[in-house]
Amino acid sequence: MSKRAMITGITGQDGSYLAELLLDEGYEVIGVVRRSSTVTFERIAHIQDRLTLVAGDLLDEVSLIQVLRDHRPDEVYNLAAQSFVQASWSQPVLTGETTALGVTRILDAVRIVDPEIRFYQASSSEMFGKVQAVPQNEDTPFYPRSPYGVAKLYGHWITVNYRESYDLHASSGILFNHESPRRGFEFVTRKVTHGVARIKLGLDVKLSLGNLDAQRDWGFAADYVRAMWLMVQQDAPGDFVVATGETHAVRELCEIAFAVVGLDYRDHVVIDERFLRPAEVDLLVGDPSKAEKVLGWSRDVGFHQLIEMMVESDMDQVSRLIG
Ligand code: NDP
Ligand code: GDR
Repeated sequence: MSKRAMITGITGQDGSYLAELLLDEGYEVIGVVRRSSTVTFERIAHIQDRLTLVAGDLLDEVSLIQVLRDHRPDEVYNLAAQSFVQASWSQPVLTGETTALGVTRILDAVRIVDPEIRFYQASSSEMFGKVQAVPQNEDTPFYPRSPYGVAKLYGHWITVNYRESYDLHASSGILFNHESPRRGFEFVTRKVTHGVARIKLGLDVKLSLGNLDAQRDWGFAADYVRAMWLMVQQDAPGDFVVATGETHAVRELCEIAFAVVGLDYRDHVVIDERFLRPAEVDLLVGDPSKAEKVLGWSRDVGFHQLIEMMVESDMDQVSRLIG
């Protein structure tokens, strides 16, 4: 009999890649989607007829209990969140409700409906924030620097706590930034690659950005969802850092992305203070040794290849738009 997995956040970047992977692995996939006035299924449109989509919201525990009771999954992947760091300063309470307390709601629903369900929590390198060691691994102390980072830290610890309190098979993946052609437009990689395409195709001249000196460890989303699945397949649950082990500045991202289409970023990028953050995370670089050793995980796509892939995809997309 095929296994059944439930994904919250299936309409997001990672949800769409994870759904593809699980379908390929022969799973029946249930996607939890929240009610909105317009449909947000763009990223899963190509597989929608193979998914079961059900209504639920991380703000509403009863809805989560209900979908678990109705569909009785073997595995639950909690990817839903208010995931944009910058927005977490303007909506700190909503971010806490969804990204922090939302984790307790779904964990509690799992505990109530069936504590045998295996659980994955989407934790984040933003929990390291003002880093206390370089590179960061599972033992590095946390120091979050945004309401989002603080909320994710709560989500991480409540996952550990439910594992220890109720013996749940609950794992936390501490994932560093991962990107793809399906990345949301407000995140810096996609903002840059989409901006490059619009400039190259004559729709824009300038691209406004914030801190070009910030450094991130950027990988490819399709590689990272494989690590999520592997965590859930282990006999014992645990916490795992997933990263490339390389770091690059936003400036370098710009340099590479503009160069893909033969442009110089210095002719187009302007600094706009609106995109600076009240508290910045200056440098992130992860040490994925544990994931490599225990899960047998490794990444296929490197930084250059990722940025090229995203620029090429945005060139296609913007070209189609202008006909
Ligand atoms: P996205 O922002 O692309 O997707 C977020 C998803 O959460 C969307 O499907 C969204 O639905 C859903 N969602 C938001 N609020 C609620 C709610 N109240 N109830 C139910 N669903 C909700 O994020 P990513 O795919 O990039 O990331 C997936 C997860 O991994 C997130 O938790 C993120 O914080 C975390 N993470 C991401 C990293 C990255 O680099 N991408 C790195 C580390 C952690 P809708 O479509 O309706 O808005
Ligand atoms: P991040 O991703 O905050 O790391 O969170 P983002 O792409 O938003 O920022 C990365 C770095 O780029 C700098 N930056 C800009 N960022 C944006 N968005 N827009 C700009 O114009 C800009 N200019 C410079 C930022 O200051 C920052 O230093 C992502 C999210 O996916 C989280 O959900 C996830 O948990 C972490 O990655 C790991």
